Amino acid sequence: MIRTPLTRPFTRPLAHSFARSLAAASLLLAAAAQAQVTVKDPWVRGTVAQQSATGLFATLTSAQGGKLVAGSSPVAGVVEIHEMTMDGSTMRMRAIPSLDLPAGKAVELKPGGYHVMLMDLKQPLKAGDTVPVSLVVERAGGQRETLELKAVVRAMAGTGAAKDPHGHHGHHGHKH
Ligand SMILES: [Cu+2]
Repeated sequence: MIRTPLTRPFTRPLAHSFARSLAAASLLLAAAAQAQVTVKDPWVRGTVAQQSATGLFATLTSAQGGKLVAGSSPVAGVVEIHEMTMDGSTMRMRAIPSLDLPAGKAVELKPGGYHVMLMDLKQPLKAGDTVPVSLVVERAGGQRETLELKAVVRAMAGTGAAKDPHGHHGHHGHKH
């Protein structure tokens, strides 16, 4: 399996093809997999005009253990799995190839922590809208399960926007 190097800045062209091929492959296998991952309270942070990326949050619990390996959504050109890291005193996010889901343990995707990043958004996401998102979870044996979510869009928080990496100040330094 191809892994994205963690030690250098993430390159977006690679992310495009990588995420799409993973998503396409996983769809073929999804029907055979028995659901064993539960998703609680999926939501997406609403966006403002010109904002090209936002975060998806939820609580994932895998009964038998596995890892989140990919995602896709019709509203986003690119979907990545992100973690937050401290760079000196600055919090940054970066793409990771997968997120471990230990057996029976609830893993929370939340602002300031792990999240699924929806990038190259095709439209603004307004509070109250519902966004379809597919997440791909791989079990220890390599079997893949696709979770089809309907994430509710919540309004941008009124506080802390300037520090929020999902705000409209750009993502990974990209300006649009
Ligand atoms: Cu992110």
